[in-house]
Amino acid sequence: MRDSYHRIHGQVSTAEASWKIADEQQFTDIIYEKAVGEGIAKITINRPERRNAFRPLTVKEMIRAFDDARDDTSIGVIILTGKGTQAFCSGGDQALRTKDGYADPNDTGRLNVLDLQVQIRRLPKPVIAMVAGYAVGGGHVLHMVCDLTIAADNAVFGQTGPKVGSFDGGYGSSIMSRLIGPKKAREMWFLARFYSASEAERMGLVNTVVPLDRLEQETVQWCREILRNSPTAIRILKSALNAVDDGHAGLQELAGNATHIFYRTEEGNEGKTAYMERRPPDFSRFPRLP
Ligand code: S0N
Repeated sequence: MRDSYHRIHGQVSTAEASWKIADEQQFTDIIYEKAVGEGIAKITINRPERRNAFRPLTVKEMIRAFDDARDDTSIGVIILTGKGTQAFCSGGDQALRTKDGYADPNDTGRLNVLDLQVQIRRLPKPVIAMVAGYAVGGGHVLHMVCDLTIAADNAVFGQTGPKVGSFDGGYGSSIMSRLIGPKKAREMWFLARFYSASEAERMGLVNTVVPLDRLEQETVQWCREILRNSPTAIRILKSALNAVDDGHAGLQELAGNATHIFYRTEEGNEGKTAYMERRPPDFSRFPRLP
């Protein structure tokens, strides 16, 4: 079965990707790379000495990198990961937590990771979390808002909020409940336990678990499989899969895709052309399909 699939669709290369730094913006807290000739961008949280905890600057840089990857029409998939093998991300940097949220030195406190979560959710390209080590606290929420999660066998998942006096009652709760079910989500939040990669796979938190030394190879292979499929189909499916949960914002995203496609049709163009030519539009040649 798989063999005949490959005969028709071709094998996906298992070669290592060759990464090129895409850091025109001179990042300090992240590494931003693109795979040469591949359509894959990779954003790496680069604070391994803090288990890749994010501070406001880290989040601002991630937002800029995701914006770049969105705007770059050669990019079709984005990988989000953490530097090293000990952590994907350990959430907000607790040393910088103030009564107003997280604050960079001499700056105002904020919870800008919430903006990043929304950005990933609405980004019209798949985002894959590539997780080695701890994905905990706000780092766990980040992997959950990604479209897919590929975990190394050393990955550990959990929410720590109730232990350190915080919680994510937004996507951190609702997406989790959708992913693993309401009972298990309550367990994960109320008890604040940690779960192994294989437990996370059984719970439906991650797509697959691979040996640590094959994590990037496997993730890149998933990217390549996605990239050979229709970008428009992928774009619309992402918004469709999110639409119900995201309410009006989800419908707006989905409907925006319909508008995109409509603009490319003769029928859509007729209205604009007629306006520009100062004549009444003639939609009579377009069928009213059943
Ligand atoms: C990740 C853990 C389990 C790793 O344990 P391990 O391997 O034993 O390493 P450690 O020795 O503990 O850590 C190594 C060094 O890294 C520092 N460090 C680790 N995590 C953080 C962190 N989150 N903030 C600051 N520093 C961190 C350690 O201090 C240590 O440093 P040194 O070597 O100098 O001693 C373990 O480290 C762990 O449990 N970490 C804390 C996890 C955690 O509780 N995270 C925060 C959870 N909350 C959020 O993420 C909130 C997110 C948020 O912004 C938000 C969003 C929406 C709504 C609300 C909020 C909100 O603010 O609450």
